[in-house]
Amino acid sequence: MNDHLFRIAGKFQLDGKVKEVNPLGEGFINDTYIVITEEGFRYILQRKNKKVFSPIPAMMENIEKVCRHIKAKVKKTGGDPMREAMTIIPAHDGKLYFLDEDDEYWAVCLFIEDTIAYEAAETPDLAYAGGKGIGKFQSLVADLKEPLTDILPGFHHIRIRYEQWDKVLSKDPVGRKAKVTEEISWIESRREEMMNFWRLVEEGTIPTRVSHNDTKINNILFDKKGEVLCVIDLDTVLNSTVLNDFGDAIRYYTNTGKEDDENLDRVSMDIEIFRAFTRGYLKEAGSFLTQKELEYLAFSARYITYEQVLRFLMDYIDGDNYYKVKSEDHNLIRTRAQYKLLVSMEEQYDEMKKAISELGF
Ligand code: GN1
Ligand code: MG
Repeated sequence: MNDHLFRIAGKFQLDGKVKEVNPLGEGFINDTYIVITEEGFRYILQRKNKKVFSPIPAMMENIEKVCRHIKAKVKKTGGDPMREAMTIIPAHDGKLYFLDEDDEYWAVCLFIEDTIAYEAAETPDLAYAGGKGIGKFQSLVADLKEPLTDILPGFHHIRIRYEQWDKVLSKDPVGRKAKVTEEISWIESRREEMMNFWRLVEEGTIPTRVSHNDTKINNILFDKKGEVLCVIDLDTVLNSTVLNDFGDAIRYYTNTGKEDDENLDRVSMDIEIFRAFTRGYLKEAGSFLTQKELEYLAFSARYITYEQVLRFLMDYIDGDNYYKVKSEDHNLIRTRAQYKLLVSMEEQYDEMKKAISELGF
């Protein structure tokens, strides 16, 4: 495998000869490695998951457009475009990816040195900085005029998720459905309120904009002063409601437990972290959000967390085809932990709304 990875890394326009290739992180979708050259330069190498993102060349074009746009703006305001935006390293033939003999797609970007990536928002200060970072990212890409290809149709689109869900449930391909009747009822009992929200997006009452769609804290690089330097993992940039970015970040930042915590007592929504993230987010995004977006800001956290419960449970019933799993029940454990978080958000919903109005929105 390592020989193969060396060979793949050698297909890209790196500075220097490849010295080391090591696995990095625990992404659920792509395989990620860090490449070090003899000269000491570091790069991120990824095998992109073509079952999830399709077509990969269009995804890489999307990423390149977003990076180019951010770099130009950072330059104008006197920032460092090599540190405040991702830099895609093309293959020797100039393409933004390399297709190997097994028909797998690979891509490389520059590793940004002297940054910190967190796995959890341990303090309100960090959540505040993260909120500012996501708001700033959205405002940087708000005026991107070039169209993006929808390489993930139906990604945070609950109508399409229900179509997938209904299909998987009627097939029950590995016979797991009978084991999870209670969990299925969690999804069914909230169908209407989720569709009511999504209809506002479909009708255009809630606008769509360029959004990130995967705003976990580890998709952000912080500098040593604790400020957001660069938002990474741009595979999912697309036109959708920016509420999904806020909601997904709240799902991740405010969780007092882990996404796949087996001890449900540890899982809940931390309202202090919610307040801090939201304060940071609205500092940057408050000026461009519409009244309707603001009205549904708190609800978006419930929407995305609910969708995540559905996606984990659907993958469990489907026989674990989408997410990488560490055990047979991993997707079920994730389902239960995310559901506990959802209930905690529902219980604190009034508090969440109050926190937003106290910020003056
Ligand atoms: C996936 O690969 P990663 O960890 O960045 C997923 C997100 C989920 C997340 C669950 C393209 O993201 O949507 O929220 O796992 N990405 C895709 O933690 O499906
Ligand atoms: Mg990701």
